[in-house]
Amino acid sequence: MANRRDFLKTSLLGASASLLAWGGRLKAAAPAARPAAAVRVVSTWDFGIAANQAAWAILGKGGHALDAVEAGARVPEADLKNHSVGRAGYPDRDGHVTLDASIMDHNYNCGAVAAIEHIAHPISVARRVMERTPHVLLVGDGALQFALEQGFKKEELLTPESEQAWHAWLKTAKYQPSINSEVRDYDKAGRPGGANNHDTIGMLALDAHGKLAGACTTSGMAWKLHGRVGDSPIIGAGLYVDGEIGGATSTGVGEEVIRNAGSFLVVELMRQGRTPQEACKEAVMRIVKRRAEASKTLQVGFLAMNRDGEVGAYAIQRGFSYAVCDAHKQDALLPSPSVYTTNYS
Ligand code: SD4
Repeated sequence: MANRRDFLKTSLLGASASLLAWGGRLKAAAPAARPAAAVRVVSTWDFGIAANQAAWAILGKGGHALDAVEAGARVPEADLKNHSVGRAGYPDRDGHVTLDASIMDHNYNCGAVAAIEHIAHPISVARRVMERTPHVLLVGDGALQFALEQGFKKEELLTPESEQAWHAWLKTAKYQPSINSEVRDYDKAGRPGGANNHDTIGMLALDAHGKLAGACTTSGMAWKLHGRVGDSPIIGAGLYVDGEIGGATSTGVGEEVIRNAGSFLVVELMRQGRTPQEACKEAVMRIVKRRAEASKTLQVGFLAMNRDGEVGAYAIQRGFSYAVCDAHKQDALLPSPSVYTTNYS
């Protein structure tokens, strides 16, 4: 009997050990811890360097990707010299500064705000939408009301400099929305982009826990129609993250990105085995093929990172750049390959 009892005990222990092992295998489907070398954050454009560094202050200490991208995105949102993101963003045709932002984690949790006014950090409101509501996207007055209920401060975001630029535009008021991503040349140091390098910021981070997150924030096209919403707050267009595959984000003419569900497309192409750069290139080429003539003068750029921390980018026009930050180097800025390599202007 004793033997049978021992056998039963051993079998039960064995069974629970296999259950644990099975549970362990189930858990293994979730992102596994990454080697420190793969912990990384990437961002669009040159102002991504400062954003990455704020994100790295969190990531480098073993913090979470979601916290890192939120902290990073807040940097250009607060930058008064940046007229395409957050405070000091150029207004719409009627003089309103309206902001779009989205955030997404490794597990399909996401939140966004669109056409929100008077709130300096829409990325943080997007995170509250994700974490404190059953919704994904709040827009306009409703987004502002939610932000105020959450304790965000109502502020004037139109700076005298942006107002002056708007008044200058009003003199002709030609309705030709600027994409804030004109073809840019290389500066004297050979770095892509120049002093005027302003655009949407899209960020992707991979943390030491193997988790991915992304954020995207913008004031959209300068002088746009009041109420116009671009790709940045649309999950799947301006931003998409799949914790088991990778993430993607975009910049440029949002309408073109929305038509292709651009960031979702990039992630799906990575799922099918493309590298981040191949995936970005294919997503760009679909726009170019569809818009053969127009693509010569419009800009769209994609930036992607897979769950191994491999990074890639591609744009229609030359001049798109992206910042990469990891344990090796915190201020790298790389030129994106592009379809067209000569300036059209
Ligand atoms: C938008 N993609 O609103 C954003 C903004 C942008 O150059 O990137 N503008 O369409």
